[in-house]
Amino acid sequence: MRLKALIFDVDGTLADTEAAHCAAFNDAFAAAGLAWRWDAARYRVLLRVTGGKERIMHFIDTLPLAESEKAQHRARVPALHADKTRRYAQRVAAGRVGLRPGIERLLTEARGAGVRLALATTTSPQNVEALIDATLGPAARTWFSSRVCGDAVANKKPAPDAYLRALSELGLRATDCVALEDSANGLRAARAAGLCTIVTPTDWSAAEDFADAALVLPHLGDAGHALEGADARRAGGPWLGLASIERIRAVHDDHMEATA
Ligand code: XBP
Ligand code: MG
Repeated sequence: MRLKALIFDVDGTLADTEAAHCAAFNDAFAAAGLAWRWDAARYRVLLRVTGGKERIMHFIDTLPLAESEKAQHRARVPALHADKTRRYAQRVAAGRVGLRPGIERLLTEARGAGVRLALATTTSPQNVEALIDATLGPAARTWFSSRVCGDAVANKKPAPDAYLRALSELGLRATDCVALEDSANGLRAARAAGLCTIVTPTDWSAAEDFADAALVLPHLGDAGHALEGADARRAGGPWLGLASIERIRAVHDDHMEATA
């Protein structure tokens, strides 16, 4: 099998985390005495801005305030985001976020087949560790040869930086790997790094454009959540396994060579 590694996004891909992130943002705003409340409709729009600190900064820019007042709010963003991160990690540690269908199955299948694993995410490293610890157990942190998180790179998604850093740490070419994402920003980042990309949208990202994805599925599927109909046909069965992913990678590789 030519497939050497799977590079997973975290939020929305490993787990549907954004409701927990949104609640943590709102709790941090309330604790800081700010009358800011992000409902689902507003948060879905704000999610187009990747990075929690950048998302709050963007929100401040939209407020009908004097520039001096906006500057005061901006100065508080690092502390506000740190409190949000603490609150989010508490929610995750309390077991309030589970892995999406097929994630644990595919991670286990990949490990058994010697296909390496990596993470390329915009979220903070504390959040990644909290999620792994709560869903797979702390020992699973070692499953990932590379974990590129948040501020570790200069440019967040849709820039390719996180994926390029993961490929560099893996010591692999993009054509030997496949990325798994949930959002248009993530797809653009992975594609800009030259990666064949499979997308499993959530309700937060379902309306986004995934035209450049090699495959779009509602989830990866497993024994308890079988894919059906056209999804199963595209996945090559009731769930997406390594053999199907390898076939998808090979088609992408051939296409890249043919159009080079
Ligand atoms: C999704 C993001 C993150 C999270 C919030 O990351 O854009 O900003 O929404 O986490 P992913 P932080 O690349 O995993 O989909 O507040 O830690 O940024
Ligand atoms: Mg994501």
